[in-house]
Amino acid sequence: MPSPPGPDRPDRPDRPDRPNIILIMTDQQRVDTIRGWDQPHMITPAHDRLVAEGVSFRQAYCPGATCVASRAAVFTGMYPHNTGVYSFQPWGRHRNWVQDLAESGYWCASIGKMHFMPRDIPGGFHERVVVENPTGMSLVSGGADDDWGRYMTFHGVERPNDRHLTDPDWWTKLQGVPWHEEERFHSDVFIGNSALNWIRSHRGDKPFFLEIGFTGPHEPWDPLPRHLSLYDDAEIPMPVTRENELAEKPPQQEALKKMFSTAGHESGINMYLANDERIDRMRRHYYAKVTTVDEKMGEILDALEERGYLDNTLVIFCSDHGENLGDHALAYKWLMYDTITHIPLIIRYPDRRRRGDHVCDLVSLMDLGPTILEAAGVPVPTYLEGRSLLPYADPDTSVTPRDYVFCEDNYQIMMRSPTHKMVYYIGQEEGELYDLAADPGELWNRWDDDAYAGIKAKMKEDLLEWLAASAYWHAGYKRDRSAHYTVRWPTADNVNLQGPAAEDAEKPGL
Ligand SMILES: [Ca+2]
Repeated sequence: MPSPPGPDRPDRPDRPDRPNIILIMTDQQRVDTIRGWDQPHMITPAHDRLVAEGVSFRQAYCPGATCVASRAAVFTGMYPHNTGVYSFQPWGRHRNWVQDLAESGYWCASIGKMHFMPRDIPGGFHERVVVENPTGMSLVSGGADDDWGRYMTFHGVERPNDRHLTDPDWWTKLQGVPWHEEERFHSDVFIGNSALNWIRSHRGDKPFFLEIGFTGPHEPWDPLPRHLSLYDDAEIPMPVTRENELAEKPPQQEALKKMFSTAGHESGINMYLANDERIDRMRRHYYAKVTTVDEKMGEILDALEERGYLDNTLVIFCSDHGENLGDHALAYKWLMYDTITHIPLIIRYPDRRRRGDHVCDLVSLMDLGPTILEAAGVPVPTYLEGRSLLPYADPDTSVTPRDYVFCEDNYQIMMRSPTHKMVYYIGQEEGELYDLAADPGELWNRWDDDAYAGIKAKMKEDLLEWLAASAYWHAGYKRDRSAHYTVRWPTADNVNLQGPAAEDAEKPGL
């Protein structure tokens, strides 16, 4: 029986088969924060619902080790070496795949964090509720506030900006500061409520793409107090590190620790003051902030179900990167440890062909663009470097896993196989090499260990091939922003350097 037209069942005469797509992206969420992923200390019923109803990608990695480097690569579908966005740099001038969705007829909405630079651009979206880092300084620096800041100002509530100056215990709290205003003013509650409002009131007749960008659990670790108390008696894991660990790592790591210990803003964190008690307290606040986000995610899933959207909606959950949280005696991101680059990724396919399955192949957030475009029936631009994850929805399809995932940030390039990780620092002799089978905590740097010279040489060679292929395959975009183009690539039947390019040249394994 055909569905009656109406606001609750949008009529889509053009392409009735095109699904809605929802991308829920948290900020700085470690991979080990989901109860349904063997983390019994966590309280995450909404995450666990997605685990039960979707496919868990247990070996997913981000392409950048900080917000902007990662998000720019994810949404443009291009690695930093192809866009020049290696850190907190403008990326709004590059094309992103949201624009491809919009041009194909999708209604595109973004609620919460995107970290576009510059901040206030459409970026392919028809509508945006802009929320950036809770401790953002835009307003007090003479710029415009974001929508969360405006909401608070309207209600006479001040955006927290100076607690490092006003709280005498700020530096020993290690960013663990429970939310101090009414719940509705918490940034993740505001983002969640804005998303709920959107889902409950949306009346459009086009398929939609909704990006929900939570700002948590990015620091400050300010959970709702009732969530913090849930962790009072939890047995939580303590950091993975060892004596003098950083002395055997590249100098960037100690420099990063020093820099944040003296930073003159609310994001300062002095890990030289860390001890077991303070770390324990810090971690409880971080985990509880994940629970604050989880509660809103749960309400969002319920609202989607109530509107009848879940049966025709691809729901993707991920985080832009992770967080050290005291591992390696460090906090925050910027580096290439698995604590930072290994992120949660769960996809709930609408027809739920695979429910509750776990995939352990290496995948990347670079795969989101091709996955979403393919689901939407939009041709994937040639220059996008990821691979669609839709085949994983089908239990009868076998997928050849990639050999490596890559991440770039500043002048570091990380490549990781299932067994080894290399971090190549452009322009310096020091680097990192880890034998992940023997040392999953990445405590022992094998960069200068003769026993690992062979694997190091092989990975450097593979890195050169990856960079060369990626730069070359990307040429059409660099040349004139082309989305679809052919690339001359040697095949068994065609090694010509002139004349028509081989039509069947397949994108190399990027
Ligand atoms: Ca981030």
